[in-house]
Amino acid sequence: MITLYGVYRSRASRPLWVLEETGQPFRHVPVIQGYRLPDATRADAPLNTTTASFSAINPQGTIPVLEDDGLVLTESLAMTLYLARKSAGPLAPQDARETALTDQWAFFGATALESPGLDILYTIGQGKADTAEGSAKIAAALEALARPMARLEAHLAGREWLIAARFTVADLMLAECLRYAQSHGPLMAAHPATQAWITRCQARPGFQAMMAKRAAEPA
Ligand SMILES: N[C@@H](CCC(=O)N[C@@H](CS)C(=O)NCC(=O)O)C(=O)O
Repeated sequence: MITLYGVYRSRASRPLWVLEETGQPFRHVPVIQGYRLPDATRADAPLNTTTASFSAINPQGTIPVLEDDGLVLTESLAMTLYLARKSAGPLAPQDARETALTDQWAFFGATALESPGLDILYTIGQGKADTAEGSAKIAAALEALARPMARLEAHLAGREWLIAARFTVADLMLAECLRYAQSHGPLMAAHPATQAWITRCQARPGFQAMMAKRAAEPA
């Protein structure tokens, strides 16, 4: 039985979206980030990333974690790929070429998009976008994103999906890595093919179902 540790309001959203797409049965353990809990309550909240019982599962103290029949994965994109491949359905790469392209876009998302995207998301989320510090942070993030976004936009122009004529786990992973930067309206408006593609990804019932469960969690 697949067990997935991690609340929906975390990178657990990635494997959880796959699980919505594939319908694989799983047990969900909603471990929350310890830093989101007030200091006074953290010690009394057993399902958080700072507890000894969770450290025994992942000494890095991060979510998500996936366990499946003795296999333990602690990187969200690796578990996302694993679940898609395990399902063996259309979400998964079907041959060596699709596998290579899927890996490429996963690494691209993790190395080129995620970190500047998080800087944008947190700065906007903390209401600091209009401060000197916040606008400098966003400007640096936009600079870091400029070439990767141009590359993605050129790739998606005239294409419906990233690597094939169908939605695959490559689209899912990249859409999730880009979701952070998506909060920057002008960035997305400047990349219309990318905007149209992420809108298609996020219109999928699997994404909508995952996000509805995410929205039902306390902020
Ligand atoms: N590269 C890891 C990052 C995991 C990560 O940083 N998770 C965050 C939540 S999205 C976390 O657990 N933070 C708690 C902490 O750092 O204490 C992955 O993609 O799984």
